[in-house]
Amino acid sequence: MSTPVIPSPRVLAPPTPIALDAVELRLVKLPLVHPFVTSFGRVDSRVIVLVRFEVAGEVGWGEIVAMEEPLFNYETVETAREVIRRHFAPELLASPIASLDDIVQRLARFRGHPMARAGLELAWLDLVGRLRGLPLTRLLGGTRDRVSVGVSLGIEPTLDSLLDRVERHVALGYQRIKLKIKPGWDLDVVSEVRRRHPDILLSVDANTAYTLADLPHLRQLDAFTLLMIEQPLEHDDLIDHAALQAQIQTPVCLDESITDEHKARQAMTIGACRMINIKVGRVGGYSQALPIHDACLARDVPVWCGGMLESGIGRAHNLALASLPGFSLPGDISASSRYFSRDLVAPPVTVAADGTVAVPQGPGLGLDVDEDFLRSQTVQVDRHTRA
Ligand code: NPG
Repeated sequence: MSTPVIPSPRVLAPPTPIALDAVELRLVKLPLVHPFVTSFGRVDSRVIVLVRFEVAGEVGWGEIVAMEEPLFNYETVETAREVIRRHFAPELLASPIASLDDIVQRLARFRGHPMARAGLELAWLDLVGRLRGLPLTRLLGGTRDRVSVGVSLGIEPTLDSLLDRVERHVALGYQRIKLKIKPGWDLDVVSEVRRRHPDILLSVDANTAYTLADLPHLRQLDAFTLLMIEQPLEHDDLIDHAALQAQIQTPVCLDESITDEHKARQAMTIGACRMINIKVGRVGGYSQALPIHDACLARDVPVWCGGMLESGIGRAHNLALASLPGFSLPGDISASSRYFSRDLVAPPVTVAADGTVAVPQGPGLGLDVDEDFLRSQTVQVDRHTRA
């Protein structure tokens, strides 16, 4: 009989309710060291909205993972700033906040905007950690001090340049290579990478580029012993994914389709996937990411931590989340140097030769925000204060 995992109690509240002095949004632009191309578009610079909660003598940092254009989901950096300015920030500034659940309740009457919500929940938890002197991993009930990581490699202009990038990242120790695919950049590419690296953990991510009519084509991926195929079909679909999963051997993993705990449960119930990518930003914050993790753990569905080209601030949150017991597969949490020539945190995130990253152990994020560098990369600041 296996021993049940009893998550340690989570600490999502400060010792006493906190009246925020300010909710600040900082729009930051960080050039990527290498363009990132997926089936839906190309990113050369990451434009990020950082959230900074301020109370007397302490701050809390969060990151909003929305992109400039509504390509991954309907949110954008501008919709996130606007919904926080007009609706979310006034609710949070109105009276002292008691807990994460208190934030959820205050925003419950509003629909949607999970990435904007998540930025606020992240800032809240960093603040709680700093006030309590505890690292995020302890607040969340993490059980590991190092997490296994992989790398996600975008579509390249040529197969040779992709093969070169695969080679380099395997040599760096990454435990899993994920290839972005789309019609016209799939079977031949995967076949050649698999031929050169017969033993690596290899997965593919289609970012919704196919339909069920592509079943005969997708079934050919079964020949390459892939760890998973991620989000092959429509972003808001579960039914077709269930039909696909029933007819291919490769495990289907869902990303875009899992927008909250309810969807995660439905997907598992109807067999729409055998794995789930948890992105705290995509699902609306810790208030959803934690129950999704717990539901998957209870059903033995492996999860892993996805990435959205976050700065070190968002990545520190991802590292804490990935330290939870259900995260049994390597996450998309790569070294700072894989994304940026300089990160917003010090020290930068590094990947050891065994393909693991240390979970920060200092209070809150556990990494120092490099405020001078951050200021130099800041495009705009919106500051919301108590009336
Ligand atoms: O290492 O953070 C990372 C990138 C992981 O592939 C990755 N992210 O579809 O999951 C995705 C993709 C993505 C990145 C999507 C940026 C949207 C924006």
